[in-house]
Amino acid sequence: MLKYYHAEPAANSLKSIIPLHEKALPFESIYVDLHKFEQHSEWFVAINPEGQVPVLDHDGTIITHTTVINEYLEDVFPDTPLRPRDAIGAARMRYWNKFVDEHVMNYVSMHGWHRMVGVIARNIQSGEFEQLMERIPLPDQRKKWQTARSGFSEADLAHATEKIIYAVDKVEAQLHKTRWIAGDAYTLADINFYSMCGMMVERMFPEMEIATRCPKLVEWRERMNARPAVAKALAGEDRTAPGLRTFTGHAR
Ligand SMILES: N[C@@H](CCC(=O)N[C@@H](CS)C(=O)NCC(=O)O)C(=O)O
Repeated sequence: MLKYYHAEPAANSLKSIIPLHEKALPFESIYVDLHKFEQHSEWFVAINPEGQVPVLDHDGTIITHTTVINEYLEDVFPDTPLRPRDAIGAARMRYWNKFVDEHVMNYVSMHGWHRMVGVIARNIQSGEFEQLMERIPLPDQRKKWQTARSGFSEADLAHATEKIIYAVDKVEAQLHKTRWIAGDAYTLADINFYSMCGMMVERMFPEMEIATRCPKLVEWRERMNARPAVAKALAGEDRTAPGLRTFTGHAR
């Protein structure tokens, strides 16, 4: 029995739902409401002591971190492979996963937090906010919530934007050489970049003019959107307050 604890179908929560649907694996979906800080509540921290989503529970075994979850699914449910079966192909896929995990995810996340989480953090009364912070298990996450409330610096946001521009140009160059990010096959690397950046980069950064800057990336994104498993994953419930759902404009 598979259980998947997750938030809205974007970024990390989306990244491991797509493989579940690609592999047509039945799973129980358990929504964790980040806007109510459920990820830091006692019941959830008992499942994931790091207090973060998503989490996969496979017959009572808890697996965390999306790249680890996705490789676990690959090992346990190898039908409908999303990782090349040859060592070179798998290494190429892991190279791109490492790139997205280390050089993309946190930078897109900073912009997302700046625009969305900052609004939530600023709407909480002081006193209550400090109490909520005490429940956050990871020191880095506690700091991130505090920074979201006070505001990320312009220098940090500009650095994050530079990293994202570098990443979209790098993926664009790769897609001129191969149909999918890690080669000629659709892999977990495509799912990773799509979930962290590819699905929303135009909405988040209209000034990057992605359609003219990265035509191959746009074609690739359309191929991703056309996959039934991706559509199914995106159709998951989105309980984000409507005002916070769009990424356009700065909330500060
Ligand atoms: N490296 C982790 C990152 C998980 C993560 O950043 N989760 C976010 C949601 S996208 C979260 O739980 N944020 C709420 C919080 O930390 O308070 C993964 O790949 O799963």
